[in-house]
Amino acid sequence: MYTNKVKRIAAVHDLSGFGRVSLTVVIPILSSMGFQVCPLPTAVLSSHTQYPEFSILDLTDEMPRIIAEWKKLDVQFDAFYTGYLGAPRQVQIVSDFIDDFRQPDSLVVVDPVLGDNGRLYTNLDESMIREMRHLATKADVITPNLTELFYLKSYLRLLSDAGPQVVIITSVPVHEESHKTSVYAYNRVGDRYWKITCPYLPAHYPGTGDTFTSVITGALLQRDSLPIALDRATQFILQGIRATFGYEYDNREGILLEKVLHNLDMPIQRASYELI
Ligand code: PXL
Repeated sequence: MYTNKVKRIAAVHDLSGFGRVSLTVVIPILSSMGFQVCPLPTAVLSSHTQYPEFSILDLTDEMPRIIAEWKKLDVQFDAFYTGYLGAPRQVQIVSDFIDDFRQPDSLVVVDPVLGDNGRLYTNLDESMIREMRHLATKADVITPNLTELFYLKSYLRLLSDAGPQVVIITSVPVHEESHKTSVYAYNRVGDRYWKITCPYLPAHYPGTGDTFTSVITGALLQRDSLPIALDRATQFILQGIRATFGYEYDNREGILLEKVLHNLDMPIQRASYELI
């Protein structure tokens, strides 16, 4: 039987030159965790879209050409991890790609990147929301934040029944504790709900969703349990925010990932998950 010497992940995200999101976060994190990352880029941007102006090259037409070459090379993937798409039309391409390349035990993680803080990202519209719902049904694991959950207009159970075995909701405020934020997760296998509460530092950094889901993907691929994966991801985000927050700094550049990447080798220090 064929097995990859190092587990291989197809990473379907954009490449934003400035601002630490998507591939510039996904590749270093998953490489540091010991995986080979093969990017299938969805768009090339000058920066992420939270800057007032940016250039964008949509790669919708290039993606099938890349996939066709990978097919000829008979490349095998252990996981598929999708994030920001350059156009709604890409959902069909990505969906066919996963169907064609997935093996019985491959892991499919869909981060339905649509918006944050109650708003859609610039450049995305209703048609992207509609398409993203479809992609979410392909996944084993989905990781919307609270805003994306609202746009996907469903609840944990409904989303999970539509396909994914695991649904993880990030950026959930904690009732009457404004200095905390939480993550909720549901695993259909075992029918269990998990909650992780973390201290909240009052700053928003683009790319933390990509950081979170990258660590979750790596943790699940290395066979961590779901609550351990959640602990690992929240601990790493917190370390990243702490390494950044003390500086006078333009938050749009994202967390200072380079200062904390080596922490991915460390054991979990804070066990903070609860079964609810
Ligand atoms: O982190 C999400 C993300 C990914 N890609 C692009 C973005 C954003 C968020 O702003 O603009 C291009």
